[in-house]
Amino acid sequence: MFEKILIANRGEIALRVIRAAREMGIKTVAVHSTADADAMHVRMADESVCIGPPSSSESYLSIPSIIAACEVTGAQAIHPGYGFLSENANFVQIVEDHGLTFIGPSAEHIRIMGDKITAKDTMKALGVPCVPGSEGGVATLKQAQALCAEIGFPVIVKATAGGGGRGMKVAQSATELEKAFLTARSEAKAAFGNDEVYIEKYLTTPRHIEIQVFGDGKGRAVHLGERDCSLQRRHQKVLEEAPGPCITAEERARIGKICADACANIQYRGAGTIEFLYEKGEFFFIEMNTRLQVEHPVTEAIFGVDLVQEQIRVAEGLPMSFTQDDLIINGHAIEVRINAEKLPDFAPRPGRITQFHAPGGLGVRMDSALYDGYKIPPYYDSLIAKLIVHGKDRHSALRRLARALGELIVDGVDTTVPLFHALLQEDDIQSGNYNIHWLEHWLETNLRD
Ligand code: MV4
Repeated sequence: MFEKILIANRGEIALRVIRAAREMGIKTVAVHSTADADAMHVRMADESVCIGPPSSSESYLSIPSIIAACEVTGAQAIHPGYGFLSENANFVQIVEDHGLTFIGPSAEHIRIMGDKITAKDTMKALGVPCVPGSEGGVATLKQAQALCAEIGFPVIVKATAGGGGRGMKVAQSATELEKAFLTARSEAKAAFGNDEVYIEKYLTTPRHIEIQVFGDGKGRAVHLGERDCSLQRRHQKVLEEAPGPCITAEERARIGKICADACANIQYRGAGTIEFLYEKGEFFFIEMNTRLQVEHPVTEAIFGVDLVQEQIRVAEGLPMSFTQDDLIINGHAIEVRINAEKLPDFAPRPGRITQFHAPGGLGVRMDSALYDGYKIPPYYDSLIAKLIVHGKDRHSALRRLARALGELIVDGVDTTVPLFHALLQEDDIQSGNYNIHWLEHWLETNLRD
């Protein structure tokens, strides 16, 4: 068993990992930038190390500083949280070269899934259904035109080094293809230093459904159902729920088994998310995330598991604490992301929190590193809290969300809380009738004044 682990992250996810470790009797080391000296994760950890100035590139992304912090504190393993170094294969390699353990997948699996063409090829070969499109990359405009004549329009051109919405261009017709192809390629070259692109049929009104998977790294793997994350703005998720309001038990079992078998086959270790577009009852793979995700608590709520403790277990070579048959869905969970941002533009609003009160009661979980008097620094992500509610069914969860939002007090900065009060008034939200475009359209028609 690890005696001490280091958390290479900040904010609510650093607290999430500290809590998991403490319950397992594992000591924790926080790292922080000079801007985060007063942050809650520093207070809550057993020890802390200042690793650099405010800029992420010189602190939370500084591999030498993080390795040095392990060496001076005697931490044996590193949990990366999400973002920062969590999907950096090079970092994983360096961690392992220093005799430390990375709490996450192998460098090889991170590398495979980080290249979107390789990820898709791999998944396709494993029997995971994918969006129709090019076999691998498309090198020339001629090739692009020939392919699109075959699959039909609209199409989407994606950068292999992109993902999460970066480096994509839609073409509605043959005349638009030239521009979409050439700009996707040159933007990919500029943004990622890699101009390789691939082409897919563009699905016009899908939902974003993602399957939570978990492997022991030795060929056993399970799925923990799906999350519907269709409510997004500019590729930032706003509200997530589990189970998906439109997914049947039969669909879940079928796609879940395909995903779990794929992970077992490659001996995947730890938590992963297999992202799909879901349209007219069909699943189409788009990407795999090789990390613990922001929205993991909705899955934890309905399955009653601690995904971070499981990550730590399998990183030590222990088996998972559950089998597929143990994983039974109980009720419904919804998460809302509370950001320090001002509507309607979602402009970041760092600053001092003058009053903070977290909601509580049955079925309410608040993951946040806020406290009274805390000053939100301007250097990092604007997520300040995740409110997760759990109820016996979707309707109860929505009622509980409204109740919990009413109890929440965050004074001193603008937040996205008013958005959630407004969304809860919408029939489409109450009925679960939304797709990946619903929120952008709603914001356009309701928050524009
Ligand atoms: C697509 C698509 C439609 N058709 N691929 C955006 C993020 C990246 N993970 C993949 N994305 C999309 N890929 C095909 N073939 C539409 C999107 C997309 C989207 C996907 C999920 C959630 C929100 C979205 C918003 C706009 C576009």
